[in-house]
Amino acid sequence: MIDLRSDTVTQPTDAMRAAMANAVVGDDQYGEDPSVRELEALGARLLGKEAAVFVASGTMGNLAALLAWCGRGDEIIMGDECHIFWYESGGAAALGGMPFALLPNTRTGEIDLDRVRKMIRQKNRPGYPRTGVICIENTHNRCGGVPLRQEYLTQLAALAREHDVPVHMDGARIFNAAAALDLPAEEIARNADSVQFCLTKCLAAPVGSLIAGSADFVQRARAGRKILGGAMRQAGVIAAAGIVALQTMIDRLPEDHRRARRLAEGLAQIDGITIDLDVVQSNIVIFKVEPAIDQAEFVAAMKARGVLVSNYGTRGARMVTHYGISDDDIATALEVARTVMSAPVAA
Ligand code: TLP
Repeated sequence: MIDLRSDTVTQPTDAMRAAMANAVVGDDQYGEDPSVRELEALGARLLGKEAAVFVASGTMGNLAALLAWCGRGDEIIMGDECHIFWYESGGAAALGGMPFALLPNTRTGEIDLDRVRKMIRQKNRPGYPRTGVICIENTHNRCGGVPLRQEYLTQLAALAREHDVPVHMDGARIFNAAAALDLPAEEIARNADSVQFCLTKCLAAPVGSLIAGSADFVQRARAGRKILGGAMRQAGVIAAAGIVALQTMIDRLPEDHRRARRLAEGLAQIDGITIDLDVVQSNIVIFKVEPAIDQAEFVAAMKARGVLVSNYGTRGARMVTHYGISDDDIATALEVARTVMSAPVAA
């Protein structure tokens, strides 16, 4: 099977497995796990932040960060295509009592700044909730893995500062954004007060995310992690793989991006497929097969021929390149897509 459903399907490398077997560990809730501490320090340094905390998943990282910024009833401004809204079980509302203030995402994953300005609540106005935080996603998954423009981030940060509202970046794939823009991750993180990033996507670690920010923020995020049942003990066993991920898997990301681009350009040439090639700048390729063929039928037909693709609902179908995907796999996936599209069952 050629598994293009997600970069979350990556297997840990041999170096990660060896590091896990040999990890020096301690009780992390006493602050005594040397591997966790090393991972947190490395993550904070790479993002140019004061501190970081290790969490079990991207979802937990986003929620712990939101709990750190908001009290019950505080509103979260976010784009209507963001992961936090779509795929995190409404955790911020369910567990934090925080309402979502949704604004439309543009095709490049941005939220119009004038609309953000108008959505930020006037302070101390009876009946108005408090605006707790503005969330952005970089790269933007449902917007085709597009990295947010740096000028946009700088303007958003200035607007947020002006209103004294923090910015949280769901940077699950921040290193893909950095590779796509050819910038250090630190530059991208500069415009956010907190950043969640995943070790488990293109970086191929088996478990975990980090949340980075000021020391004060991280202390509050640790409290949020504990509330969520995510404070661990000898977590160095998994942190050890995360260290290897950060040390060895970042530099190879342009390879995944090159393959995604090839895939996207190949798909664009197949009759019945439509794709916005401008947004394909990282490892995610989202495209439409309808109305030529029913989307679910397309996904099933690809699977029957050995290529796994995600059905991304209203966005289209999604293929994601990663460490487990070779040039030959891309060629095969394109060949199979061509075959499936050549005998379509109309949608
Ligand atoms: N995304 C997964 C699915 O949940 C959709 C994927 O296959 O892409 N933020 C972003 C932008 C993400 O894409 C994801 C995972 C997360 C957060 C959550 O990370 P985990 O799965 O570790 O909770």
